[in-house]
Amino acid sequence: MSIILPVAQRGEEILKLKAASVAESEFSSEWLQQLASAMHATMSARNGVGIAAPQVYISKRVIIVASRPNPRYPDAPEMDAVVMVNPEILEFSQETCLGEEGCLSVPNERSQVKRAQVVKVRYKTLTCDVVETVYEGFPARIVQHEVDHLNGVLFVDRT
Ligand code: K3U
Ligand code: ZN
Repeated sequence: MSIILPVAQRGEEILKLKAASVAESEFSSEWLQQLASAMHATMSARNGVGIAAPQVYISKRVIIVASRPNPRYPDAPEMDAVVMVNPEILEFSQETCLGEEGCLSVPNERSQVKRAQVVKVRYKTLTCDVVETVYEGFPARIVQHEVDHLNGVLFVDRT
């Protein structure tokens, strides 16, 4: 059974902080696995396509990206949820695109945000394997939105 956590709301200090990197000693731990599991359950319970640890009151650099087709992005790819620990965006494409965003921490508000169309990301898995991959379109948008959360930035700060 997964735990569903409360979600921090706009205005709360936790959402304004720069989150701390996950330490070497935390990889492969029960704690990190349980955090990821609870984040996934919380995202799914709220019908989200992404979530960042500060949104569940944990100021650590962990995000989940889980693109799926939806009314705003009917052509979005369906992907298994990806847990990214200590993600870094290595490259942003020069090409940008406008797209609608929402946020579990900013209920009932959506707006158009300009983001890079393509990003190259490096992250670690829960077991500390290093992954480098490229995302385009909606998944790239989710990655940028979630990494913003790790740096204390909300999508409404970008409009
Ligand atoms: O599924 C959502 C959605 C909203 C607008 C357009 C498309 C989909 C709900 S909002 C959502 O899932 C956020 C989750 C958050 F806040 F925890 F990060 C992720 C997100 C949605 C849309 C664009 C970028 C990120
Ligand atoms: Zn958000």
